Amino acid sequence: MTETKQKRVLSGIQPSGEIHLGNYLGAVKGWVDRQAEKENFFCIVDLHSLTVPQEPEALRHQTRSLAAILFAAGLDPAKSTVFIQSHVRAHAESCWLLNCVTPLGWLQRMTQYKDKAGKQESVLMGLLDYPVLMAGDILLYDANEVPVGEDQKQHVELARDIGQRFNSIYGDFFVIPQPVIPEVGARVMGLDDPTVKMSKSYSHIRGHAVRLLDDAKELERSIKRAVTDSGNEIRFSEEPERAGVNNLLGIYKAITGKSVADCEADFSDARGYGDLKKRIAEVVIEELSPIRERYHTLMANPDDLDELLARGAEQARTLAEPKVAEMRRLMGLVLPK
Ligand code: ATP
Ligand code: LTN
Repeated sequence: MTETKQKRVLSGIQPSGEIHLGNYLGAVKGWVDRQAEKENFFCIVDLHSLTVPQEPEALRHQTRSLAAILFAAGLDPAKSTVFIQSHVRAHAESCWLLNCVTPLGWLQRMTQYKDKAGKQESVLMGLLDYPVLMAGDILLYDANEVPVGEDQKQHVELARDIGQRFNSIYGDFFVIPQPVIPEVGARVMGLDDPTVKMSKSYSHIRGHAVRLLDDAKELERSIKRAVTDSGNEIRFSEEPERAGVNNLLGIYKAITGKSVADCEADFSDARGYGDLKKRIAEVVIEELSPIRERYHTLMANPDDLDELLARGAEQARTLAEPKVAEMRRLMGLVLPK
């Protein structure tokens, strides 16, 4: 029997801010749905969260809370290694080593850096270095695929460039990864402003995000408040003024997995946008309620959660530690006896 080697998948999610429907549909749902076909590593990237100021206790709580959400959403420890980035020291170390092959100009060109830096008075060094830490996350595991939302494509491409640069200097060492962007849900827009992506950084703003842990009432309220246009036609559209309705239909499509035509047909008898929002709220509530319930059970058993995370980190270390040791050797460092 010939066995084809399973593709290795790695992705990451930041524990800062409240996880929202964009994170779920653009990333987490795809991780869960495809975990049986691949060898999977999912990393809660707490070191990335430190690139903007955090309140220490809040960050600690959100990190464990995000872990519970990932398990509640269906990541199965038997199929997916879920771990906290800072539990595996090789991530911080590989960042330093890769910093020493990465030209500054590559980082200064990143659109996320320019966006975030432009909004801050004082920019931390870590924010500029963010994509190098992310490249280390990916390259340490020789990941073939990196499933992310559209906004992270440029960072995965940079990880490829950094990996190729390392390989060209030190020999063929890293697997060069591919970004995997979902066909639907890759870019869920803010409910308050459908021209900007739904973002954790704004999830505290009323009416912006559909927060994953909100109860049914709150979910319904957020969706009912979503900005639409003054028309009443329910169809997918690229026209900027129809972005609100397009976003709601996109959410429906990503959750139900139906085709464009079937989604539009489902609303052919709807009486205006009020009706559209009511039905979108129903599918969102149906999708998220079981996740919320499992989340509360997991959070009520903190020792079990910590145990799962300890096992995840241990599994991750078995790959990451030898890899970083080999990086050191290739780069000319003396390995300790
Ligand atoms: P930020 O506040 O920095 O924008 P974020 O909401 O992008 O945070 P991350 O932890 O950086 O959250 O992203 C986790 C995953 O969710 C990534 O794969 C990212 O591409 C995806 N993602 C984030 N926002 C959206 C969105 N609006 N639509 C689809 N996918 C998204
Ligand atoms: N920058 C990513 C989070 C992230 C990541 C990764 C994603 C950190 N390391 C490695 C994929 C692979 C984001 O979602 N904002």
